Amino acid sequence: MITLYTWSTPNGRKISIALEEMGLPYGVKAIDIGADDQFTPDFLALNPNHKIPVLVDGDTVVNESGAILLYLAEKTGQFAPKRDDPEYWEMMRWLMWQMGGQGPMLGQAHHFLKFNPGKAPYAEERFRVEAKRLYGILDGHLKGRETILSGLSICEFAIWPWVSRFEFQQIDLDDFPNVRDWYLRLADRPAFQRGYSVPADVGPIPKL
Ligand SMILES: N[C@@H](CCC(=O)N[C@@H](CS)C(=O)NCC(=O)O)C(=O)O
Repeated sequence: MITLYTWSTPNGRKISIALEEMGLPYGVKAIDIGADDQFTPDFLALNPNHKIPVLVDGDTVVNESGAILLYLAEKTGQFAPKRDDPEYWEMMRWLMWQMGGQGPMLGQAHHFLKFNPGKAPYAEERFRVEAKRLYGILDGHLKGRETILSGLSICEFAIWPWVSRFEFQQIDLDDFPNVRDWYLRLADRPAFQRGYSVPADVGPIPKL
């Protein structure tokens, strides 16, 4: 039995969306990071880096959302090209782009543009510009495409939840029409809607 330790954040939703799309049964443990649940000894035993998401599957404990997505794709044989497929490295490229760029940079944008506005003009400008640059990269790739790879993949599960926070990032999705259309198409999928509401229903997926 799989247990997902998670909270209502983009990194947590990557995994609940993946589990829903893969049709895997799973239990959920809510880790309220606002209440410091991630610092309890029980949670630190699973992830000394004190961050959700963590996935426990029998004796296997996986943290880091990219590693969890790869684990689930390998376990189910779904939503990722196989190692000998020419798209395998394209998948890795976008997954690493998300883990090392889109996620961390947009996370900083949330801090400076939404939670700390007016106090750090240099940081606000830096992360506003960087957020737009990242959306531009994704928009260019999605021109004429329905999905990041040739079909729905763990790249969508990784990247989409961060786009769903476009309001925090002061991004107007109409400036990035290919990302907008991709985002809205995925938002209509029942599995994305279910995964978005884990561990709790905090309202509908933001639309324009
Ligand atoms: N690189 C990690 C990032 C995970 C992460 O930043 N999780 C945040 C919530 S979105 C968290 O648990 N923060 C709590 C803390 O830093 O104490 C991953 O991709 O899984």
